[in-house]
Amino acid sequence: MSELLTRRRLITTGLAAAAGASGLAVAARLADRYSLIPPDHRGLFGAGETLTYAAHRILTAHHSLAREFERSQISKVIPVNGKHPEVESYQRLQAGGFADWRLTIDGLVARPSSFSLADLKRFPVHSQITHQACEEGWSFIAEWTGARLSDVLNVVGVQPQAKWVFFFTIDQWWDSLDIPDALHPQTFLAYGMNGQEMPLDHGAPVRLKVARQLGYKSLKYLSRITVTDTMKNIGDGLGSGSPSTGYSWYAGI
Ligand SMILES: Nc1nc2c(c(=O)[nH]1)N[C@H]1C(S)=C(S)[C@@H](COP(=O)(O)O)O[C@H]1N2
Ligand SMILES: [Mo]
Repeated sequence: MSELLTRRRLITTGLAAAAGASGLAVAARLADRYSLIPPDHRGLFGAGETLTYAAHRILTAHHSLAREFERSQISKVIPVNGKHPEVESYQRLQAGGFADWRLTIDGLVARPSSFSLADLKRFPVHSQITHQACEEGWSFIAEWTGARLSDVLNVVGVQPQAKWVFFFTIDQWWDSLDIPDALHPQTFLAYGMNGQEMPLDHGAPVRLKVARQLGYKSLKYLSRITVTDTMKNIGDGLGSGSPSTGYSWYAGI
C-alpha cells in the first residue's frame, strides 16, 4: 500500500462507494458515527478487513440473513474440526449428561445469570439449515437447533453502553461479536444438530452458531459469556484469539 493511501483513506473511500455517498467527508462521518473500524485493524488483513467489516455493516444493514437450505441439502458427510476437550472437568460434565454444565452470563447486564442446558431449552426453539465454512477450505450444511442468543440476552438485560459480547469455552477459546451480530436472528446458542443432541465433537452441550461468519467464530463447548463496552482488558485486546494466529476478528461471508 502506498504511503499516501492511508488506512483511513481506504476506509472512507470504500464507504463512499458502498454507501453511494457523494464525498469522503460524508463517509468519514459515517465511519466515526457507527464505529466501522474492527478491533484488529492493524492485523494481517489491515485495510482489507476494515473494508469488509464496514461494507457489511452498511450494505447488509443489521439483520440480513444467511441463506437457509432444504433438509434434502444437508451434507451426508460432516467433517469435524478437532476432538472434544480432554480435560477432566469436561469429562465429568459429559459423564453426568451435562446436567451440571452451566453457561454464565455476566458483565454489562442487568441480571447476571447462569443457565443450565434445561434452562436454555425453555427458550423458544429455533432451527436453521445453514452452511458452515472453515477457513481451511472445507464446509458442510447442517441443521442447527437452539435458542436465539438475542432471546437469552434480552432476559439478562444488556445495558445500553454495551458494545461487545465475549464468549469463552471449556477448551480455552475466546472470541467476541459486536452487538448487531450478537442480536442477529440466526445467532444461536445451539444444543442440537441434525435432529440430535449436539454431538460431543461438534461442541456439546452448547455451541455458538454465527451463520454469517466463517466457522471459527462459532465457538464450541461454551462456558461463559461476558458483555462489555471495551475489548481492552480481555486477552491481547483484539477481541479474539484468532488475530494472534493470523485470522481476522471479523470473518464475514
Ligand atoms: N471451542 C472451540 N470452538 C471451535 C473450534 C475449537 O477448536 N474449539 N474450532 C473452530 C473452527 S476452526 C471451526 S471451522 C468450527 C468447526 O466446527 P465443527 O467441528 O462443528 O465442524 O468450530 C470452531 N469452533
Ligand atoms: Mo475452521
